[in-house]
Amino acid sequence: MQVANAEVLVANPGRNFVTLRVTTDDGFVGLGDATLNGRELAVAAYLSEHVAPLLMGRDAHQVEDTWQYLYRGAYWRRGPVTMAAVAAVDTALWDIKAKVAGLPLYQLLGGRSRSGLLVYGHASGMDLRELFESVREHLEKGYRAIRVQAGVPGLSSVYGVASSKNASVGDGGDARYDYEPARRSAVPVEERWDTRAYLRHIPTVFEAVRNEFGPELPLLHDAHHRLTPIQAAKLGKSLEPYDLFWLEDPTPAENQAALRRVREHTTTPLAIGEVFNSIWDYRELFEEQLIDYVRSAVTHAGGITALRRIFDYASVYQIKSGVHGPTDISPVGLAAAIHLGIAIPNFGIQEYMRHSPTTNELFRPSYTFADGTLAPSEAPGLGVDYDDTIAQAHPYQAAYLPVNRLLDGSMHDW
Ligand code: EZ4
Ligand code: CO
Repeated sequence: MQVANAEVLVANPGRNFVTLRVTTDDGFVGLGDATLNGRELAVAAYLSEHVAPLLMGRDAHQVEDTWQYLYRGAYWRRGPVTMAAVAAVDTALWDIKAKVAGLPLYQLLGGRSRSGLLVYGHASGMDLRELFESVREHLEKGYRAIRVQAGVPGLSSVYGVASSKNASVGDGGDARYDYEPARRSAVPVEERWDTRAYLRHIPTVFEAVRNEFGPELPLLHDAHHRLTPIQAAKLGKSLEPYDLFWLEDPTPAENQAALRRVREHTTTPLAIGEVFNSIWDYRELFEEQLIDYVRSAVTHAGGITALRRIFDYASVYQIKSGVHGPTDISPVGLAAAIHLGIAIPNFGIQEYMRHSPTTNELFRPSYTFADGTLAPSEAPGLGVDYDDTIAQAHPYQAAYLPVNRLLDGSMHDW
């Protein structure tokens, strides 16, 4: 069974997605997600110019060898562009293999280890009233774990927080759940940031949320890499009374050793890795047990083959999965995460922001969300399709994530 075609598909059903479609000589079709938010066309070119030609005529069953060929065979390895491209090939080949077997992909990964994946959704508000309303809407939709992001007094906007003033998505989506599209633009929006104001305010938000919603609801928070180690330690410590499920990306974690400082001061669990792209990025974090959850997604960490290896390595240190699942990971990438998450022994939680209706029409995912959990369908493969007609009606549009400056204008970590 040889690869006969590898097409790079770029579409914008409300936001940009890059998808690889691999077709074999006997007509099997596999999909892989290669979406890198704000740098989409770099991955599309890497795939179409440098990877697709190498796939022609390869044995589509050789998933591992193809991964090694693209990773070790390339002199320039790793990096988000390369690893998103490798991920798309790997995912598409797993999709094909499962379709050939006539089985849902998770069966090839060892079968079901649980009935569904506990997910968390994104509640946010510029003030407590908006935030509580958003938490309530999530509870009504069945969510059983919730990420809480809040406006900070003195800052006009905060990344990750939907507000009434940026609540137009224009896609039939719901801005309260997909806060970020309103902030995307052809040049990056510039946001202002004040770490001291943030550190003062966030513990008061969690105190209020606990008082309103009680002690049981798992609550999460994302600091988006903005703190120094000692600031992160202070935040973790000040949030301990509110029993967080995790504090995410407290520091820019390319400095893995910095997490020692955070860890020695706080018992708040830590989740890191959505911007990592290799198992090597985790070595110190795992071996010194500096984190509790792995944030890597199939899409950004080199595919199912690579992420599974990361999870096995994590399991040695009692570290669990907490896969990144924002709307910039396509339904193909999310489906891959669901198949992997249902099979692995050390599943922790899955992030789930619902995709817009147009995105779901384009990809027609068959996974289901009920009672706060996601589950794969029994369709062979990933259980996702790609509708070219809808894709053609929604062409690529340049869009960037915002950038972040301190009040004096200095560029700050993301
Ligand atoms: O900022 O996916 O935990 N989730 C996040 C996301 C990321 C975006 C970047 O593309 O931090 O909202
Ligand atoms: Co994050």
